[in-house]
Amino acid sequence: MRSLPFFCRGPVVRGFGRGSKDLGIPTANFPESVVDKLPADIGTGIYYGWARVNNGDIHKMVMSIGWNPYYKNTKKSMETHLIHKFKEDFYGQTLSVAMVGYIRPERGFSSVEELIAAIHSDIEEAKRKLDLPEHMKLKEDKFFRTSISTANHQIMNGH
Ligand code: ADP
Ligand code: RBF
Ligand code: MG
Repeated sequence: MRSLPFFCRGPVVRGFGRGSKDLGIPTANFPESVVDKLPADIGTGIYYGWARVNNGDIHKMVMSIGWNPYYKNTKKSMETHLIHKFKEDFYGQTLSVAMVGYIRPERGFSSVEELIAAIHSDIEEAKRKLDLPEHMKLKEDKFFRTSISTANHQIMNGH
């Protein structure tokens, strides 16, 4: 995947409300306008990287891109789970992400428990990989030094 690392930012929109309720794993969803701008070589699947909400701290993240085969969605989604406990929801705020590496393709499961276990193992893999020096240095990228104006949720791609 030549496009990795890939940087993008956009507002957090409402999804199906399933991540927290069914799985106990909330995912911040990007709008279609951001999903549509993904480069062609960034296919569906599970990715890891760095993310921040507005001008907050930079956290490790895992991201799912695709149609959630377990739920058979008809709309392609791009959802980020930040590996951090937030006190409140952050709908409408600006999420900046650096997609750093690929973990696996999306797949179907025979139970929701298996899907949850797969996501937890993705989270462990992301935590480990992101500790590598070559990935740590992306936290210092100028992309994360841009100050986000909370009054205007501009959708930008790249640097
Ligand atoms: P939706 O279907 O609307 O995306 P989710 O159940 O997936 O609903 O919950 C996602 C929302 O939860 C996010 O938009 C955000 O406001 C909030 N949230 C709280 N903690 C986190 C986190 N660690 N990672 C991602 N989203 C989080
Ligand atoms: N959905 C699937 O149908 N199959 C998957 O393999 C899958 N893997 C995921 C991995 C991660 C790290 C995350 C955050 C989500 C994944 N999902 C997957 C998406 C999940 O079904 C979705 O977040 C919830 O349905 C809430 O929208
Ligand atoms: Mg979600």
